[in-house]
Amino acid sequence: MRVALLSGGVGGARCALALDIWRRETRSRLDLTAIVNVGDDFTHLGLRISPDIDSVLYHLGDLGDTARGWGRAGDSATIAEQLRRHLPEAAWFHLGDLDLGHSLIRTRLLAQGLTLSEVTAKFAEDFGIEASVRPVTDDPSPTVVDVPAEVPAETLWPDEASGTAERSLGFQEWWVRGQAEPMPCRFRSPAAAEARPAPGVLDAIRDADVVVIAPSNPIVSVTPVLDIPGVREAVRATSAPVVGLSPIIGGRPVRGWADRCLAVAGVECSATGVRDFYGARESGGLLDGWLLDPIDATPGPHPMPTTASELRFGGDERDTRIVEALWELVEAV
Ligand code: GDP
Ligand code: FO1
Ligand code: CA
Repeated sequence: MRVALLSGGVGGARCALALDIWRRETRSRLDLTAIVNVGDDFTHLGLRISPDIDSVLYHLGDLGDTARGWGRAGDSATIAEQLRRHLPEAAWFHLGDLDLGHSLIRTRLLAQGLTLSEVTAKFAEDFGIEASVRPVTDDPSPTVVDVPAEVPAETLWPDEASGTAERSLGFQEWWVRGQAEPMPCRFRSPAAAEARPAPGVLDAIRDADVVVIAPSNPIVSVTPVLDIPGVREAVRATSAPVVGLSPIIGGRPVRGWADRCLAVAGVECSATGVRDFYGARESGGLLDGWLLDPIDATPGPHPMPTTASELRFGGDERDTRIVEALWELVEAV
């Protein structure tokens, strides 16, 4: 079975790992292609960082800090501590030693002319990952966070990402440095229109037996993937069922600030709010089926086949159950 997974960082990585655990536990044939957001990618200390790709690689390679959702398990912080002492202004983005080494390797290989797809494929091979992990595009397509003009300029972080003095922030500056403050007025992907899907991305969606929209942040992870030209169209056109998992459980994100991101987009922070944001494929949207947690189940009728299953990942048993519920949903579509 060929599965194409549209993925951000932690929610996508946990979902990818669950699919991989199911594959191993049931000894089934499952060809997973994770198509990963690059809107969060940035350069820090001269290093090329791809947080969402790395969350997926580390999870599938059994190297990840699964509780935190990013970085390497058991990583040390020798360099980070040195930075904190001697260059505190650069310490807001924490890179563990192994993670830093990984980013050095990526930076070097990109400088030698490899594409992000090629570097990602090399890491996947080095980590013994069977799945195919692909950036949605090899072209830069950073997410820009616009903040209202009323926000006093001195409260803003300097805009390293876009190199302008405008009232906009690079995504990591807003998310990590600002801890999702101030409240944005919009998220943009200004380079997306010129970006091309990476090799294999559109084919993976077209040739899939199932397309899964991970329980990733709909606004700053999944939308930047869909905004790469051809991707949304490929999802709409695929003959495979397209199913999504809710990142919202009990009306709240499991972690992170998806609630703030949804508010910016005018989307209710609920499982059905996210479902309606994606929309039913039969009425011009993307989804043929929706998986939500029982706590969010509402009485029908629903605009599409809907299954309820405990949706918190963590541990082989839980993860396998979620994937079984996903297949049940696919059957019902
Ligand atoms: P990020 O790029 O690291 O922010 O990660 P994603 O965009 O892929 O996913 C973020 C979303 O994952 C958040 O909105 C969380 O609510 C969701 N999430 C995290 N863990 C879980 C989980 O165990 N179950 C579900 N259903 N969603 C989760
Ligand atoms: N997230 C944080 O909240 N604080 C950090 O210091 C941090 C460092 C970091 C380093 C490497 C990496 O791949 C990811 C890292 N993240 C960190 C996660 C991160 O960038 C965000 O969670 C996502 O991009 C949000 O979507
Ligand atoms: Ca992300």
